[in-house]
Amino acid sequence: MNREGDMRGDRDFADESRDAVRHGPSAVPLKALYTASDLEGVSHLGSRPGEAPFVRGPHASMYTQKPWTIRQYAGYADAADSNLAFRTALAEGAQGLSVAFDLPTHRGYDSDDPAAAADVGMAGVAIDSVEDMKRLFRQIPLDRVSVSMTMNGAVLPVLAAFIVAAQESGVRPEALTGTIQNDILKEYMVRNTWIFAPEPSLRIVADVVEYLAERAPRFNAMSVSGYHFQEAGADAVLELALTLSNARTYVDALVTRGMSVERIGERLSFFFGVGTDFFVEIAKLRAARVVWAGIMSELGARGARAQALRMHCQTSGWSLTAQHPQNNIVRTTIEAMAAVFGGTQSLHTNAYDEALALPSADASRLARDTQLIMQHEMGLCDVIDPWAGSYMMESITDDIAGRVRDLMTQIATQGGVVEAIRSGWVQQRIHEAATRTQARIDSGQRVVVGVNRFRSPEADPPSNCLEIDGRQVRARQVRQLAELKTRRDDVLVARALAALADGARDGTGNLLALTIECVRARATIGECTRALEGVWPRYKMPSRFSSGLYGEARMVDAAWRDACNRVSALVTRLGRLPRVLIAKVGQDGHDRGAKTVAAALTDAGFYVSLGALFRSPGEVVDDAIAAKADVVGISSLSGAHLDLVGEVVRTLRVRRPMAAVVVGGIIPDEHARFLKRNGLFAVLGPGAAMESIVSSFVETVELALAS
Ligand code: 3CP
Repeated sequence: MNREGDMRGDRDFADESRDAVRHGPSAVPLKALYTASDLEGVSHLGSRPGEAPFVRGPHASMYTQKPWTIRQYAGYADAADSNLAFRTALAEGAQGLSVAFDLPTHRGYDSDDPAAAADVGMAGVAIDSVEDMKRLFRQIPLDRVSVSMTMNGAVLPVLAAFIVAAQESGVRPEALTGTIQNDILKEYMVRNTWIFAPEPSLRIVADVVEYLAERAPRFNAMSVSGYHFQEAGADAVLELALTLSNARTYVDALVTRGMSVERIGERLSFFFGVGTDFFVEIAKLRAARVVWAGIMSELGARGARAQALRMHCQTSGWSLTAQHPQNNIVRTTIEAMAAVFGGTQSLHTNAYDEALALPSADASRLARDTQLIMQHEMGLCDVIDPWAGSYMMESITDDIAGRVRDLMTQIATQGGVVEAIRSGWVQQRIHEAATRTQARIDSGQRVVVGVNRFRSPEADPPSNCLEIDGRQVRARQVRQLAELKTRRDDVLVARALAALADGARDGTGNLLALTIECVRARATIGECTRALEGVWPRYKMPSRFSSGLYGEARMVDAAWRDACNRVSALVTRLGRLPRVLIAKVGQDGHDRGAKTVAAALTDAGFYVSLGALFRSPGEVVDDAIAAKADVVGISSLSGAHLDLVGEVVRTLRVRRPMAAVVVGGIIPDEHARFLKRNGLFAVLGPGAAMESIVSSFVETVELALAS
């Protein structure tokens, strides 16, 4: 074709395809071509950075004056190990800290509590008391280094321990900078580290905000989080609508208690996930600021500080693959660019080996250096909001903002987020989105390089992942707890704990102030939680999943139909449906995978029971017996599989020997071999398509029947 012909072809394409709508991986439709006409009616155009509605960023100068904070989420084993890691990171270029606590700490259990045993120090650092907190921050100047703490369920004792540890090292609360996540609503929706029911938990949230506003005014009292929605399966619009609805609920509750909306807004911050849908993710962060500024303005906030949404971002953990882990370096870098183009204030980049195990030191360094390279070598900080004015970017920013407002209205008309949690609407919507995404990946409609396409037979060299000796960490914690209890004044502790319980029961006093007195007297995290449990019993929430969706999405897919035929043949042989229990064990509340597998197995023809969260190995076996399970499928993402899955296998062998156990999740190869030598039937690695999971379950039942 000649040059003229080429050009005519280009013009034809532009004319014919400019309005063709394509559906990308998110819920926001993208067009192949955007033009000036797409900017008609976009009301946020023309605003400047640092000005309402802050689409171009919360600060006028943005990164030209101060780049985003490199803040890597970290913590493992005990306080001394994590302290060393923090100090090394700060020496090597980290600019703030972000503490990952272990699951027992999240759920308010001390390390010597039998409910916590296997999880101590595995997915974060174990903190039992103020003494641990002091060890965690030894030689770190808390008046200069800002510290973020991802803590929600046990926010009272953990934040109290931080405040007391700082005071005892000479730093007054007024000088503290940092952030406490303190966002309990999303825990009921996705992350599941709640301890008490929503209503008392909302009181805790509000007491924390009030206390910090009064005593530690430089500390961000909340980090309202969308990240976990995205990780659980929500698309960009659902992530924003839920996050901003939750934030609105907190603001309303605080206003009702008499706090000024101005003061609340000044120390409210946000946290979003940044996934692989590059353009949409940038637009999402810009749209978040536009929608939030509108809400705060409606509520009466006038100052820029109260209207401007400030955020931390984390690259998507879910987008990481166990296959060809080096590919994750590329995914993470591009996601990090989206966060920066979106104007984040603080950023965590994931380590490339995180789909395999806890990150190695090398992988963590590379993740942090990715940000240092972005800040120092690439010129990304030189221009403010570089996507401004792009037909595409401004148009989809506006589109997302509109869709988010509509969805927020839908949530409000159902009675708000607390009601939507209680009815299960939120959990259901996210689960359904996750199930659809899984079906798109398994059918190849959504490409994951190295997983469902472009697979290479060459295996990557094994990564040198971090191994935690949980038993040793626990033994150390138990010894330190025993020492703490011999040195303290028990009468003082009992009095402080009684006052905390009274404050909870009577609705009097600030619960954080009361907890600070408990912690100062050397009450432990577990003891403070138990004092509150006397008033507000531990909450229980049913686990639910939706059948039908996955199967429907793959109805015409030969690979899926083959897998279903295998189940049908098994049904014929058994004369009944094969029965599966999908279980979570220990304190790991990440249930996206468990629910999706439960949904797909049901659609394939299994009879599936989904167990409750936080079961002990013995309780999982009880559930397996009650369900008359042929197979128990355990999902484990917390690193505690060796103890927990091992115990389920041993106990089941005695109490229901005909049932086989399979496990899915993040299980290093060596651990898989060890567990299999000890009776585990199979390990289903991350990234397995549902048809192969279904086939594994069929084979497991067949082999178990034959043996
Ligand atoms: C910044 N500043 C500026 C400018 N940029 N001033 C003028 N011009 C500028 N261009 C000022 C700010 O106003 C602020 O001062 C100070 O510099 C610090 O900047 P910042 O933007 O507030 O940055 P930072 O302290 O890092 O705080 C970022 C936010 C904070 C606000 C987002 O909440 C935060 O650090 N969040 C992190 C949350 C986190 O780590 N979460 C981890 C979740 P003033 O303070 O005086 O205003 S990990 C969960 C993982 C998954 C799981 O759950 O398991």
